Amino acid sequence: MRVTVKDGRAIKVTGDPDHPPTQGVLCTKVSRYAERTHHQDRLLTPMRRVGPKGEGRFEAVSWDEALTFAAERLNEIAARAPEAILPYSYAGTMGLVQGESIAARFFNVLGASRLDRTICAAAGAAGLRYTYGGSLGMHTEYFEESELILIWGSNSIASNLHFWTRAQEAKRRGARLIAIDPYRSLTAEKCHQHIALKPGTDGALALGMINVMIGEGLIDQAYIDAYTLGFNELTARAESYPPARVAQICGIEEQVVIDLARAFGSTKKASIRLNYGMQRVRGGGNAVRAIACLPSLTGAWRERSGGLLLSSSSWAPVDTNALERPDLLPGWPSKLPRMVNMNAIGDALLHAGDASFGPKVEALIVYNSNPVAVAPDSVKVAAGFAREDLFTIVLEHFQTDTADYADLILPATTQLEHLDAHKSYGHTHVMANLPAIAPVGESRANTEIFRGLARAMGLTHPALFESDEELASKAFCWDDPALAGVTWDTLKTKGWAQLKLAEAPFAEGGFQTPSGKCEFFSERLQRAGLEPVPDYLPPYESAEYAPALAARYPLAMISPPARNFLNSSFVNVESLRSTEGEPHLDMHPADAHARQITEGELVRVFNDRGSMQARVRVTDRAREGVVVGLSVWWKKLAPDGRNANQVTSQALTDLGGSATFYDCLVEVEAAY
Ligand SMILES: Nc1nc2c(c(=O)[nH]1)N[C@H]1C(S)=C(S)[C@@H](COP(=O)(O)OP(=O)(O)OC[C@H]3O[C@@H](n4cnc5c(=O)[nH]c(N)nc54)[C@H](O)[C@@H]3O)O[C@H]1N2
Ligand SMILES: Nc1nc2c(c(=O)[nH]1)N[C@H]1C(S)=C(S)[C@@H](COP(=O)(O)OP(=O)(O)OC[C@H]3O[C@@H](n4cnc5c(=O)[nH]c(N)nc54)[C@H](O)[C@@H]3O)O[C@H]1N2
Ligand SMILES: [Mo]
Repeated sequence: MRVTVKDGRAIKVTGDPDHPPTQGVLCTKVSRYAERTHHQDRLLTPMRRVGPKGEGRFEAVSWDEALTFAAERLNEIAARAPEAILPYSYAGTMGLVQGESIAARFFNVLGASRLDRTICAAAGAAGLRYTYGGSLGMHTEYFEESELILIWGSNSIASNLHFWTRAQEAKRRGARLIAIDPYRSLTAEKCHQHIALKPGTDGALALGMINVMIGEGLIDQAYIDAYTLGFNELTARAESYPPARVAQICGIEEQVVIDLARAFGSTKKASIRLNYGMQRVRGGGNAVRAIACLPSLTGAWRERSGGLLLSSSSWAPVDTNALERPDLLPGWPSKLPRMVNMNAIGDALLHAGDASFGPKVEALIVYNSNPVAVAPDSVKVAAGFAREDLFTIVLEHFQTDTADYADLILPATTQLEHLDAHKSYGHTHVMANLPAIAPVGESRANTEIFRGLARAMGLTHPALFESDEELASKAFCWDDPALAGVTWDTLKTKGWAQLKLAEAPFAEGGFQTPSGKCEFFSERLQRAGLEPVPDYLPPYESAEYAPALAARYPLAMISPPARNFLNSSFVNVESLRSTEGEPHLDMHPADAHARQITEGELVRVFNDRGSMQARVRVTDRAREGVVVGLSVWWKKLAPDGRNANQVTSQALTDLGGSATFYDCLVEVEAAY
């Protein structure tokens, strides 16, 4: 990203035209980053709460007052029960320095509870880890040479624009694009074919394809013999998924399953752009595993334009130990403080403290995240944050829904104001982020805030006081062959460096699993007492798994990202919010008709967990039985002060302990 600065203000951000994967293009929302940075509502000073929790009344205080106040409370708790302190952070910035460097060290030194950061990608990451050995896949650039691309659970135009550029180029060269998505998204409508399956049934579809591909000999036996493990077990599993059964599970035509398998099995340069949308359900990890088997069965990996990409993040040799210093944890490496899954933050905050959970959470430090808006089962999350005996610090750019519950808000810098180092999960480059402008107001970088907290608390470990420059210079393992010839200094000068990797990473095997093969059968899963061969698991909230629940709440609700928002970031940027308008709910005409709901009507979406209001758009973009509410709205910027997470659940996925945002049954009625 290049920044145009005038009189100390960022006036424009543009893409770097020299950067190969992005080619000078910024997505809709990030192109407004200057507007966001200098927004009139930026937090400029520390703020201390004066009203009740959640009401959002604060008074400005000095940094000294703020840090002294925080240090007193945290020291008192840390002396008694360090695990009663809990960090909560995720994707506000994905920088390695402003993410978990000093912050992680700070919590490690204290012996605070650890946070399992699973709100987004953990099921898919586990699926890939057990199958390929890591978040590894194709280079995004080579999709443009593919002849067939399955865009699977991804609204690329909204959430993955740089891949979409390549897919369009492939289309111009004659490739066929197939979208697999319950919703006719902006992307699905531009593909040659759209397969609108029921949410959470992707594992069955993949196993049905495998059934047909093996049955019809559309596989590369030489590749399978040399580079995969467990072909016989996978064959046996796929036998239970004939196309007729799969069609019934997925709610699609049998012929669609057969044709998809034939197309994938008979195209050499066939690729899959899998994305996280499809793994936010009970069986998400198994589904990723089943889909990841496909290119290894056909030997598509032999071509650089064949294979699969879900995430490329494991290609970057990040030095997590150097950044986070887990060795500073009390009890390292065997007896560590407890781990709290971030998806169950609602329950975690409402625990009174019992034998299995351990000490009650008494202090919560939130940075890079807006859990009151983005975490599932929000009624419980808000109730947890409202606890009078909880001490909450929020590091933020804005007074978000979460910040409204803080005892202390500390103003943080944005990407334009601080130093950082980045990997990517969509391409195979690493990047340096240099500050373009001075911190706005009295804001401070996350690292500087944690250094300040540490100092005020009287902590002395030198690892807590390293500079951002020192941290960034340790972010990567520079002696890794993927970074040959690159140093922090050269990275800073150029801005980015391409990792040195094979063009077709698995053309001759080389998977990073224990066996070195693509593991259809996973001994590691078997040892963990889990299903070693990918299987289809019906969603928790489905007629198959919970018929009584499905009778009361017959509609499956998904809440994927809106094009103009980045999760809950940018919702407060007027130019972007005005394009989204207001919270909508897309509903199929048959479902609307059955409920006597008409276009433009205000409706109430509800289940046992909660309810929210939205304006209905009657449209066959949503398949029958599925309603779609694009997310993630700031609650306080929605007319009813609520968002989609009122109805989502804290249940976790099969692998990885991920969130199940799109495994959610609801009913919809007119709102009066
Ligand atoms: N504009 C924008 N871009 C973003 C984000 C954003 O909020 N806004 N968020 C960023 C982040 S953090 C992430 S993780 C990625 C997420 O981006 P993606 O991984 O692409 O995931 P989603 O956008 O959650 O969902 C993508 C599509 O999956 C579909 N889907 C939902 N359930 C299912 C299912 O069961 N099966 C299948 N096959 N499809 C399903 C949805 O309808 C949606 O069209 O995007 C990143 N990019
Ligand atoms: N219903 C539903 N819920 C979802 C999803 C969904 O699809 N549907 N998607 C889920 C997914 S994929 C994800 S990744 C999560 C993301 O959830 P979060 O990680 O909470 O991401 P954001 O909502 O973007 O909020 C990030 C906050 O961090 C702040 N921030 C940004 N940069 C910095 C910084 O440098 N320092 C500090 N201190 N703060 C900063 C921003 O101002 C913003 O308020 O949401 C999940 N929630
Ligand atoms: Mo995410």
